Amino acid sequence: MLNVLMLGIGQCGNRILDAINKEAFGGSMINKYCFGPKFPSRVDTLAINTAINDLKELRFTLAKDRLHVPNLHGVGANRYNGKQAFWDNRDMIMEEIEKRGDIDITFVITSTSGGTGSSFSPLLIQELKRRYRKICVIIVAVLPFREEGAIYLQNAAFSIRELMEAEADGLILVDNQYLKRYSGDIASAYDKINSMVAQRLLFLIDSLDSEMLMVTDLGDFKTVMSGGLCIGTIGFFQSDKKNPSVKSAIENSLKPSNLLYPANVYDDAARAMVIIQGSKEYLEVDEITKEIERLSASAGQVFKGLVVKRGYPKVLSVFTLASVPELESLYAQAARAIQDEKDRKKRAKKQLTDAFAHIEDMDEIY
Ligand SMILES: Nc1nc2c(ncn2[C@@H]2O[C@H](COP(=O)(O)OP(=O)(O)OP(=O)(O)O)[C@@H](O)[C@H]2O)c(=O)[nH]1
Ligand SMILES: [Mg+2]
Repeated sequence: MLNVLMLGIGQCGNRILDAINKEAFGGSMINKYCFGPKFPSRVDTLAINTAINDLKELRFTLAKDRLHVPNLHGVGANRYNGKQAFWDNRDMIMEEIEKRGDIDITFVITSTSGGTGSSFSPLLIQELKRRYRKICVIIVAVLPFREEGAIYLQNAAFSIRELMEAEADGLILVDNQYLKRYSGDIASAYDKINSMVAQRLLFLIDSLDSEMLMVTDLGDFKTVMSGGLCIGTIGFFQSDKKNPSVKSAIENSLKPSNLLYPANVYDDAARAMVIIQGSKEYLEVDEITKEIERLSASAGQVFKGLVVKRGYPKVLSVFTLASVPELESLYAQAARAIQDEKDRKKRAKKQLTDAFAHIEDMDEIY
């Protein structure tokens, strides 16, 4: 059995973690209090935040799984203050994690653009790697809406670089901007995005720990995540009565519209893992093999897993990329935003200096 630790850091990470707990409790508060979560493996969750109010807002995460790092009320998107808060509280945070016992794999879920999650996560990953030598650390990093402002863009640029330098075993991108089409207003877009991420991560854990007809395991998953740039994303598709074909379910799971970050799998994937779940009658091995071969022709290595479980085919595809143009354009946008901010500050300062010049060599008269 796999020992899994899901860490949700900062408000965005906390909320995605809450969506994971919601899913595990079957969306029911009664289950939360009477039966406990229905996780496939031994899964622990822990929400970490500097803002107590963000933690209080969670509905499905148990009180024992919420860790408040005392630092007034969040760090206001300031990553310097965030890093300081982490160092000041490092031992307390690591002790709380150690209480969870053995860990085979941990998912560190965070936004890249706020203050707390984006600054804690790289440091926390380094600590995890130092203390648990064999641990597999996967980052789930959320990119901001591009119009959220200069500081958020700047934070995203610097924190992604730090996350990559922290030497985790891979980074899965979730792009708010790309996914916002799901909803008109931001609050419901968040809910939708969070539950999509929750559903996919739980499916992944479930599959890695299932008895499979064709096996994929943690080792395969690590191999996929170490491909290309070690940056990837997840696609998912659930078929229904109208079209229960496994071939089209696989195709759909790889379509840009079903990914968490914009990519062209057939052009840009470095390695992939395709996990197919469904009733035996739908899992036609020839069809599956053909589809996987089509993908292998472009992506270097494709692992496939088959899980027999009642229902129409559901397909999860995890892949790493050899090229990330969207990320590069985010960096270009961040650099422009930083320069604009610098120019604005310089102009404002000059105006104040000019204003003071009016009273140079003068004294107050009473
Ligand atoms: N997908 C998703 N994104 C969110 C959610 N909440 C906030 N975000 C995004 O996260 C970024 C802000 O980061 P937060 O996680 O709120 O910041 P934090 O880590 O709590 O840091 P501070 O509040 O500055 O201490 C913005 O880009 C938001 O769009 C959420 O529930 N779901
Ligand atoms: Mg916050």
